Amino acid sequence: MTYTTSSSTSNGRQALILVDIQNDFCPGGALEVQNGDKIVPVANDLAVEFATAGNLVVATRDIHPADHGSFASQHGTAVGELGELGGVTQVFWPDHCIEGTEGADYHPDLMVELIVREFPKGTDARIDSYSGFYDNDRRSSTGLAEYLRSQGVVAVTIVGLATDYCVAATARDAIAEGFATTVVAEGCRAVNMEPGDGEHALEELRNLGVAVV
Ligand code: VGL
Ligand code: ZN
Repeated sequence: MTYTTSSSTSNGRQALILVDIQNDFCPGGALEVQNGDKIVPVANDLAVEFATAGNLVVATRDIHPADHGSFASQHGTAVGELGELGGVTQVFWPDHCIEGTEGADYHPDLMVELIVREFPKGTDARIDSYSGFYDNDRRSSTGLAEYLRSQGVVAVTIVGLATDYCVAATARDAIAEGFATTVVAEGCRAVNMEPGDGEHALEELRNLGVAVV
C-alpha cells in the first residue's frame, strides 16, 4: 500500500501525523468509534513507509485530567448534549482518555517505536482540544507546527480517530499553517453522532484544499 510519492530528499520532508489512536476510541473503549481498531494496520503500513523514506512519524494523544470540562459527568448533562466550555461550543463526552488509564494508551498493535515525538492535547480541564495544533479556543498551541517546521517538513499526511472531530480539526489547522495536507480516508473512522458526519467532514476538508485519498 503506497500513498506517498516523494522521498525526504526530493521536495522537502514529509510527516505522518497519527491522531489519537488510543484504546478509548477503539471498540470496547469509553468513546468507542465503530471499527476504530481497523485503522491500526493502515497507520502501521504508512508509518513504516514514512520512516523508511527518512520522513517523520509523530502522534497526537488525547490526555485529559479526570475532571475535564468536556465530560458530561462534570455538568450533570447527558452525553452528546451541547454546551459551552472555555467560551466555545462544546459537545459533552463520556469520561475518556483519562491520564494514567489504559483508555489513554495507544492501541496495543500500533508501532509506537516509529513515533519520534508525541503531542499531548486536552490536558487543560478548562478547554477541549480537537486539533493536534491548537486548543479549541485557539489560545494555546501544542508546538506541533513549530516542531514540523524546525524539521523541514512541508507536507503532512494524517490518519487516526476520529474523522469528524480530531482528524478534521488537525487537517484544517495543518492546511491553514501552510502544510500540503493529505488525509488517508481508510486510515480514519468517524464518531458519526449524526449519520454522515464523517463524510461531511471529508467534503469540508476537500473544499479547503486537503487531498483526501
Ligand atoms: C476526540 C472527542 C473527544 C477525537 C477526542 O479524538 O476525535 N473526540 N475527544
Ligand atoms: Zn477528548
